[in-house]
Amino acid sequence: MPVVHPRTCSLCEAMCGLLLTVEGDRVVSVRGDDDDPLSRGYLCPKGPAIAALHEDPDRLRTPLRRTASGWQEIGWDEALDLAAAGIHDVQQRHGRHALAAYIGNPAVHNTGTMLYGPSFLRTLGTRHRYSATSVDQLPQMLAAYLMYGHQLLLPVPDVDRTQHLVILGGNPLVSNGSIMSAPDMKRRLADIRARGGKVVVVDPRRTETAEVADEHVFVRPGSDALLLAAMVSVLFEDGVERATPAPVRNLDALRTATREFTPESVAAATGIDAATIRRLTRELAASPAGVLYARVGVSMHPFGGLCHWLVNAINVIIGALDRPGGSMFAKPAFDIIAAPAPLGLGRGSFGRWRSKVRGLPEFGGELPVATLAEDIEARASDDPIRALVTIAGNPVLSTPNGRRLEAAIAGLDFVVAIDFYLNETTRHAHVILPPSGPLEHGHFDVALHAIAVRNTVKYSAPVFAIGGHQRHDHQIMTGLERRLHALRGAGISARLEVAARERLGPERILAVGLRAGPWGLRRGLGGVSLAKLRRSPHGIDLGPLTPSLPDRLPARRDGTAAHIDLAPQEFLGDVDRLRASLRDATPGLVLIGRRGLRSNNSWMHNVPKLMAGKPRCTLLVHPDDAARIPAVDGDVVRVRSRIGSIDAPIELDDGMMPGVVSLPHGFGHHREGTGQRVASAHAGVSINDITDEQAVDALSGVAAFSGVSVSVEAIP
Ligand SMILES: Nc1nc2c(c(=O)[nH]1)N[C@H]1C(S)=C(S)[C@@H](COP(=O)(O)OP(=O)(O)OC[C@H]3O[C@@H](n4cnc5c(=O)[nH]c(N)nc54)[C@H](O)[C@@H]3O)O[C@H]1N2
Ligand SMILES: Nc1nc2c(c(=O)[nH]1)N[C@H]1C(S)=C(S)[C@@H](COP(=O)(O)OP(=O)(O)OC[C@H]3O[C@@H](n4cnc5c(=O)[nH]c(N)nc54)[C@H](O)[C@@H]3O)O[C@H]1N2
Ligand code: SF4
Ligand SMILES: [Mo]
Repeated sequence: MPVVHPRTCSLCEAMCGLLLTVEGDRVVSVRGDDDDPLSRGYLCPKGPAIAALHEDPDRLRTPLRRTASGWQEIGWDEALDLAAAGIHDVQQRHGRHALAAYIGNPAVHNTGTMLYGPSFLRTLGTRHRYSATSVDQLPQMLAAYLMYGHQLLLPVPDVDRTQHLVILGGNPLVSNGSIMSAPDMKRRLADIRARGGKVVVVDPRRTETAEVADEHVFVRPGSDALLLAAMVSVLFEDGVERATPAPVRNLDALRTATREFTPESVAAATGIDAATIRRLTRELAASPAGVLYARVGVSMHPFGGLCHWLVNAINVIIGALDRPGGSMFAKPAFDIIAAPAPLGLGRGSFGRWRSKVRGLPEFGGELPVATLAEDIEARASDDPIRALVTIAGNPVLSTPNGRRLEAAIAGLDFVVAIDFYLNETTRHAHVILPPSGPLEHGHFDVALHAIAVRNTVKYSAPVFAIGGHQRHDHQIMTGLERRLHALRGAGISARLEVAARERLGPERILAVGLRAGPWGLRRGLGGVSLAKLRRSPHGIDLGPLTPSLPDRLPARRDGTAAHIDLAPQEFLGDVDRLRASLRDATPGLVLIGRRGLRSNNSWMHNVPKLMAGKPRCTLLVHPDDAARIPAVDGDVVRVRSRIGSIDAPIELDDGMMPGVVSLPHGFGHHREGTGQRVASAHAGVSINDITDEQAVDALSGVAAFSGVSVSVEAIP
């Protein structure tokens, strides 16, 4: 008898509701769930692929140990013993910071890693923590931390009520929305236009989103902070000053810092004429419900920190912050911001220590991953890195100068990977610990409800049970912690604490967090609880976003009352660098990235259905630039940067800004020994074989992928 399981898709931030029809141990169909209050039936081509992931014969289900003659399958006790012993041995010989840890993006989409990851990292006890944050949203978190006082106070555009949406450096029609969980953006954007609103896209490429917008404006990659500073200067020039939801500080400092960046002064560098900058700004400010939304294109950016500072500042000045139709904050049922310390992620920190080679700043206890290779190579330092743990990541393909990092990882004494695929990074592990697959554990989005465009809540029970021969991510982590404590001769309280977490499991932690949250017990006995969610498997609608900032804004660490800081010192200190960028704009071609609807960063390339059709790892080039190479559509060309070169086929695209070329990231599956047969057959090349680990936002340390200087040559 087929059984239908409602479930939240865990593959991207959109949190679509899926209906899985299951017969025995097979998923026979996947469709969108009309009763899901957030996605209302929408799903993208990746949703059904969750079934293929479940069934993928190349997905690892048994721990592997590296031997001289190749991988050997081993049992869990042996694998966990080996992994813990390897970690312990390195830490004992070289100190606890001799271990590095890298946490990848899918960890955010997994309830177990979200709830157990922080304590696992504390037990590892290393300062050499790295994650996908520093190739992604780090500047957004930095702006939230410095301006609002909490790294997770990330505003989201209230797309369902806005009348004027400006999208800068985001392509939600393909990415399905990011730091803006909003399934079916195509419909949501069409709705804005249908109610008489306007959608504007500012992007070096006429993207899929730009195609359905009212207006698209090209911007020179890497120049957005100049554009944004000019927009702020126009707002001040026009005397725009709206009420704010909370006390604001340093408005005058913001005015002074941006005054020199007139639209005229930035026109050449941004490629946008002064009149257009003024008009874009005035239209946004004039709308009764306008909002500026910016995402990775201006986050993984040489001025990522300044960009996200100025985006927030603009939304404050135009009165969009915390206003319906503007830039709002979700009120999640499991509130990671307000949750007590062991459950929450903390308000953040910045610059408490620095990376040992380049001196890049710590953020939230992590270092920028652009420094990982050099940090490993600096072996002679009194702080060497000799071992690595990766969880749900693939930094060889996803971080700048992946080839250098790969060589550094290959030279480590010991590598453990918690991952269910052999990928370009985990193939260097000594032990691989594969967790349960996406349908084999309960699912609750601990992080994403906090950045959703509507307050909803949903829990999905496991579709398939795992047998005794498999482990969940959280069990792998506590299994390692327990063993490390034993090897270290840790005290009884540390051991009891792990034992308690092991017994609890994510569901019980969730249950407590939901009861304590803003929609829980304080709403009476009928409030949100895990039991209630189990009875409502399609999810519960908690309504549109509501103004909430005054309740959420924390008092500052230095004792000052809660406020919005419009001009934190850290950003003001970076304005000199911005001014200098007006002079040294790079001539010649620059490279940017792009995402594909049927890709998910470096993975899901082993799903045959998603890989069908023509090759997607192509270099998009404007026809005028192609004529100069010279090359025609389909020619394989050599793309060269300071770091190296890769060869990729050209796809002519008059939607590219002249002088800008684009390549997707996450490909490069030609490396031997990943065991992902479909991915290898659609290998492509890795853009991060030529991105530059020295190119970072000097303020935040995030990798600056937006605008890598390259040359493109015909191959003789
Ligand atoms: N040049 C360039 N580089 C980029 C980007 C770009 O735009 N341009 N984008 C950057 C961004 S935004 C990001 S987020 C990063 C992503 O980079 P990473 O986070 O390093 O890489 P992913 O490809 O997301 O990692 C996927 C791995 O996680 C594993 N995995 C999936 N689910 C689970 C799970 O539940 N548990 C465990 N343990 N493992 C799991 C998969 O098997 C796979 O091996 O890439 C960044 N790199
Ligand atoms: N299908 C699919 N969906 C995904 C992912 C995926 O790999 N595939 N990855 C997920 C992840 S981890 C993330 S972080 C999100 C990201 O979600 P988005 O932020 O929407 O990411 P992108 O689609 O890469 O859009 C970035 C845009 O920035 C533009 N851009 C590049 N450089 C610049 C610049 O200097 N200035 C400006 N203004 N724009 C620039 C690019 O042309 C591109 O259109 O997507 C998530 N969703
Ligand atoms: S947009 Fe696609 S990948 Fe993202 S949650 Fe929805 S179905 Fe899953
Ligand atoms: Mo990301």
